Amino acid sequence: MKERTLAILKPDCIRKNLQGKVINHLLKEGFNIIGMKMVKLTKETAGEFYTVHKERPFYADLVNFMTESRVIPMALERENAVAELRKVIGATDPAEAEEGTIRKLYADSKEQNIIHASDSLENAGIELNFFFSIRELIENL
Ligand code: FUP
Repeated sequence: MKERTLAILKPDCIRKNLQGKVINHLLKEGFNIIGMKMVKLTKETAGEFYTVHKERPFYADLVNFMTESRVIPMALERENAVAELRKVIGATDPAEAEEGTIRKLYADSKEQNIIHASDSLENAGIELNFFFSIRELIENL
């Protein structure tokens, strides 16, 4: 079934000028980009986005990192998009990621790992709505 999921190109992706390479990788893997924008997150917004990690020791660093520069949220569509995107990006820690995955290819560490991807269909819906208005997504149906 066709699904939608959210990806975010993180500040390290932008700092290293890897936006084009990562977007190309996603297109080659059959993802259709149905929404894309560039935003500079505030500490408040980044903190809210990662609220599930609020109690984790890395939370403050994660929020600082995500607000270091602009990020690129993207709404992606394809068959089985949620699971397929998780496969294509690889494990959180690039050292543990499979060969050929985006994080294995481009990420330096588990703290700065190039790209975010929603981890379930339910979270994909929540995270898409976090960055894109209903109208932006519906007009792209
Ligand atoms: P993932 O879904 O693969 O992005 O991983 P998590 O949801 O577990 O973590 C979200 C983000 O928190 C990671 F992308 C980076 C950060 N993180 C750390 O900085 N240290 C950790 O040990 C785990 C995650």
